[in-house]
Order: sequence, then structure tokens, then C-alpha cells
Amino acid sequence: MTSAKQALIGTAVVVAIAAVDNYIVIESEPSFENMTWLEPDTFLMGSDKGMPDESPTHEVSLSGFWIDKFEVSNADYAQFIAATDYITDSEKAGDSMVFEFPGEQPILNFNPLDWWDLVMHADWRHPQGLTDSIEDKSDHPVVQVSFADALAYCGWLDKQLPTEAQFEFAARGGREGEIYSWGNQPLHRTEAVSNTWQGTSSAEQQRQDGYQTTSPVGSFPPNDYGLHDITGNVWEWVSDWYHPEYYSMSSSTDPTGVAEEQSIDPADPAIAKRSIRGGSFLCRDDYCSGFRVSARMPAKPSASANHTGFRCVKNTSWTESVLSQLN
Ligand SMILES: [Ca+2]
Ligand SMILES: [Ca+2]
Repeated sequence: MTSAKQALIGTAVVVAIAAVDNYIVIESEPSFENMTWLEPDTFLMGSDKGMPDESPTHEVSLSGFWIDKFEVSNADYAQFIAATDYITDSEKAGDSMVFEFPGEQPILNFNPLDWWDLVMHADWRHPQGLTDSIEDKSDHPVVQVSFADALAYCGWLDKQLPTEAQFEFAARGGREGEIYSWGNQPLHRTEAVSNTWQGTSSAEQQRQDGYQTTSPVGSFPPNDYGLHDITGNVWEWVSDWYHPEYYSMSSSTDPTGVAEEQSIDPADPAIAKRSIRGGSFLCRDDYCSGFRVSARMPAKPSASANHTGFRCVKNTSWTESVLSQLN
């Protein structure tokens, strides 16, 4: 037996032992580095107490899948760009959406839509425009990436974007029927468990969780499945086309969303939208609350913004993934 195969079988043994738990992590296998295996399971998706598009609560069964423990970072995305010379959609367009913080005065009649600007030369290397850089943010989540930019990265690694069902199952971490990835305690009554918007001014929120915009991935505690920032920090692209009534018609087994031509956002019906999940540093208890595990948001797939990133999944069975390491 070659030493290489011995090493691989060693990895497989680690997998077999760890699989006794509901989720596992293979730290020593590059293909699955910083990924967690989630066993096939059935869960209650959605909420009857949230927004209308989160209802009805319904039972969904999922095959097992691997999911990234962290949001994809700038360092991760830089490796992809270096290997492929890929050009993102915002680089092609020459501009992208940036949230302009309103300063230190408390915000009255908070409406984030008032604060978004199309900024020249904002892209993944310059999340807020040319005055900004990722030079000291290599461990922050990549942002200013469109749906296609996210999909291209995952495809480069032979991975996929999660479905909405996979994302919500992962975000719940086994907490059936609960509101947040950490339980039912409202954000303002907990320690800083997630990078969100807290308070009524930029200065106030910085004092409370330490970050006005993105935080390095993994800065906050993981959920019960070992996933960091699965709520908060940045919104994350998922693979489903958005439909506000999808839960009334979705498959109960591995649902993947409606077809593109069926997608509709009632607020902007002319454009088919993808879904984003998990909320961002701009969400707070009384606005957006996208960090609720059942919260859904439509997003224009060609658009990018400085509050949206992603993570990948790998839709291969546990047995196949172990065998692939032995071949
Ligand atoms: Ca914050
Ligand atoms: Ca997130």
C-alpha cells in the first residue's frame, strides 16, 4: 500500500469516527477543508409568524450535503481570480451598489433604501469604491459579487450554491421552530452573536458589536452545526429563483425553487430574482431582520452590493466523498 493511500485511508477513518455525530468536518482533506457534512434529514421550513413569503411552514426532506463553515473570503476569491482571470459583473459594469452610512447623528425614520448609491469603480477589490480596498480585509467575506460571480467560484471548486432549503436547514442548526440560529432571544437581548446593525447611528452600532460593515469571517460564534456567520455579516446568494408563494407549491424533497420564468418579485415584477438569505450587517431587529432563519429576500441576479456574498455546498454523498479520496 502506498503511503499516499495510507494517508487517505487515515482520513477516511477520521470521517467514519466523526460521522457518529450529526455533522462532521474533515480538516485534513483539501477538497472538504472547512466544510461540514450535514446528514440527510427532515425539518420544518419557513414560519407562520414571519413575513408572508415565509409561510406556510412545511416539512422538507433533504439529502446529505457538505457546506462551507465560513462565508467565502476575499483571500479565497483572490485565489479563484488568480487561477482563472475571471472578471466580475461589477468590474464589467464599472459601478456597483454601496450603502452610504448617514454619519453619527441618530437616524430618524430609518429607511436603508435612502442610503444606497451606485458608486463608480465599486467592485470586490474596492467594496465601497476606489477610496476603499481589501488590502487589510483578506479574511473578510468577499462582497460586490453577482449571482454569476458566486456561481463561478463554486463551480471552480466543483461545488454548488446552496438551495434555499439547504441554507435554512443549515442555519437552523437543528433548532426546529425557533426564530434565530441562536434560539428565540431577540438580538437586542443577547450578547453580540452575529454582525448586524444595532442602534440608531453608525457610532452606536460600532460600539455594540465592533463592526460598521463586514467583519472577518468567523468573528462570531458558530451555530449548532458549526457554521459561522450563517446569519448576519453578509447576505448570501442561494440557487433558487425567488417566488413569494413558493412554499405553497414546493416539493417536499430536495426543493430547488421555481423556474426562471415563474420567478416574481411583487415589488419589481419585470425582473426575475434569485433569493438571498441570512441578513447582513445592515439588518436590525426592527428593519429587515434578515437574520431570522426563515427570512427570504429577492435579489436581482446581475446586481452586486457591498452587503452580499456567499458560501458553497458540495452535493455529493458522504460515501462517494470518502471513496473519491481513496481512488
Ligand atoms: Ca455591526
Ligand atoms: Ca452571512
